[in-house]
Amino acid sequence: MTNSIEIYTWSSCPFCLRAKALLKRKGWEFTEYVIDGDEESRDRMAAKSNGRRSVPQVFINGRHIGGCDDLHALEAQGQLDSLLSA
Ligand SMILES: N[C@@H](CCC(=O)N[C@@H](CS)C(=O)NCC(=O)O)C(=O)O
Repeated sequence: MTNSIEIYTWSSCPFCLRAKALLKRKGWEFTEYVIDGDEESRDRMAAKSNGRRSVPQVFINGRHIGGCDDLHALEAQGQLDSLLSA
């Protein structure tokens, strides 16, 4: 199976940069949706994110992971790798 990682960002958001840095450090490719000032896209993101409107929001294989802190917490707990299919 091909893994799909998606991240919704603002271009100069520090949490977004930090989340992307972790994904890059792990060598994982991702699709980034830069939604600066695009409230319609933000509404769509929130609808998939349990109403969360902050950026970033990260999805792995369609599963909502959360924001930057959530992503780093999963990594710290050693649970991030298991979200990718072999
Ligand atoms: N704890 C969140 C913080 C994210 C955050 O505060 N992002 C800012 C942009 S840098 C944001 O979305 N602010 C607007 C809002 O919270 O509605 C995370 O780890 O992702």
